[in-house]
Amino acid sequence: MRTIFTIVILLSAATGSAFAHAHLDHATPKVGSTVAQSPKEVVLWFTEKLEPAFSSIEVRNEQGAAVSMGKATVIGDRTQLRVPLKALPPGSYKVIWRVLSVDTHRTQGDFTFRVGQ
Ligand SMILES: [Cu+2]
Repeated sequence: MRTIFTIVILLSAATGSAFAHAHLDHATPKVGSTVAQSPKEVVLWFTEKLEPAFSSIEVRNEQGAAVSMGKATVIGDRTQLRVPLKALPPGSYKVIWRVLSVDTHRTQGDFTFRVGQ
């Protein structure tokens, strides 16, 4: 009886945390997209509210140099993370994000976008 009770608790905890993590919902520039003009900023939309002190975006060019300006800020209803960009010449850029959601879970990921053809 006690074993069954424990299993039920573990299952509900696992399900709860899976839904509570902050996953990337969508981004601008769009994930994997090619944009004609240098974007002024990267904005990421997450599925959970973020802790600003522990949420960051790095944007790097093909040589690995940072092209984002300053620290990312949490905006909107705290589910959006934004960072301004330098003027980007044509090329491929990598966006690396690391966030802490308000439920204290960390998630991270990356994607690329292109400027030009
Ligand atoms: Cu979580």
